[in-house]
Amino acid sequence: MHTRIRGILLALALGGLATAAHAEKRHFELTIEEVDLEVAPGFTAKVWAFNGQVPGPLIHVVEGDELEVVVQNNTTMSHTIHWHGVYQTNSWQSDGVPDITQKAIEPGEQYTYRFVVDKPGSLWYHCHVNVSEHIGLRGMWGPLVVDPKKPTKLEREVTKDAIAMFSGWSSASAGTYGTGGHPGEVLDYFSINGKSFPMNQPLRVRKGDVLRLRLYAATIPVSFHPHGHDALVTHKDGLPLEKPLPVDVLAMQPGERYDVIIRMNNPGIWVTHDHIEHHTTNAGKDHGGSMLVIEYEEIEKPDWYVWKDVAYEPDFYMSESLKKPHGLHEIAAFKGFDPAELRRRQRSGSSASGHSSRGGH
Ligand SMILES: [Cu+2]
Repeated sequence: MHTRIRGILLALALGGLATAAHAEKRHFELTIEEVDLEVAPGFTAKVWAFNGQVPGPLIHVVEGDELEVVVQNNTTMSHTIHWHGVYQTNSWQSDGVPDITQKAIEPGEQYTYRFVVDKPGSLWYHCHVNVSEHIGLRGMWGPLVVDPKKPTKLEREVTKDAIAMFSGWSSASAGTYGTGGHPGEVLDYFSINGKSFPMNQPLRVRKGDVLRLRLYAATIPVSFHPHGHDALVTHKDGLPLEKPLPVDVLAMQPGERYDVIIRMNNPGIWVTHDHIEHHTTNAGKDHGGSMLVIEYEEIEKPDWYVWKDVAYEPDFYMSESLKKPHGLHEIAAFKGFDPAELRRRQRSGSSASGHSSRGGH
């Protein structure tokens, strides 16, 4: 082949490779739905749920990707989406703040957000209308995980990736849209990924796993304490720390995210819990709230173990979805219920979630 033509072909091939490694254009669709979410045994909240679920779907993309997200509001009140952590360079109109960057999306209407995910890490998205109610009490948040172009050495060791989003609830206003979110309001339920213990799930690991937990203090302060292990804080709000910090308690304020790496080197059944003590209760009753149990698969579960016969849901901490190809992933375990359906089930005496064995209650 003529040298010059070969040179041109080579340049084209390399150009193609470079493009493939660069930005993907990704189109996603989100709806906002009014559903009832069973948070704790005997406690259900009315939520505005992205694609009918709390947390909202996992959006998992790569640094530099160009996103187009069409948001359809199927609820009775207005909303927006703020993409928390995204710099919105030259796209401030997609920052999601009502009356400042856009008009709120009215019931029945839609809005299209277009932006480049120019910051990597554990980001998230949430409504920005009347946040004390919409985020604080109605579940309007979900994870936006942006894989960095250049992962750190520690990140490349991870064998199990998981997401835990912490939030609080108020039973006084849970039943009526448009109420609650006022200063001094008492939060009496606390959850991880929208469920209070024992309705949440164990996080199952094997000895030797390198677990990355992406911790999101979505709506409440958290004082996170894993038993039996240190947690190595590697990232804060998406960005890697120059010097990772080993801790056994990690304090987080609302909105903050920390990635921690836990080396699973101590087989057992361990709790990790919130050291803000009343957060591990359901309406004041222990054990409940934001307790997370880490189970080593090799440990036999004693007969009296609270979750001896739990119907295991492997995607509850989004570990399965995080392994899927990049995209938007809905998670069945997070779906709420049509209120009429919920009333029907309650009348017939069956669990609203249809999987009561999960909670062991
Ligand atoms: Cu909203």
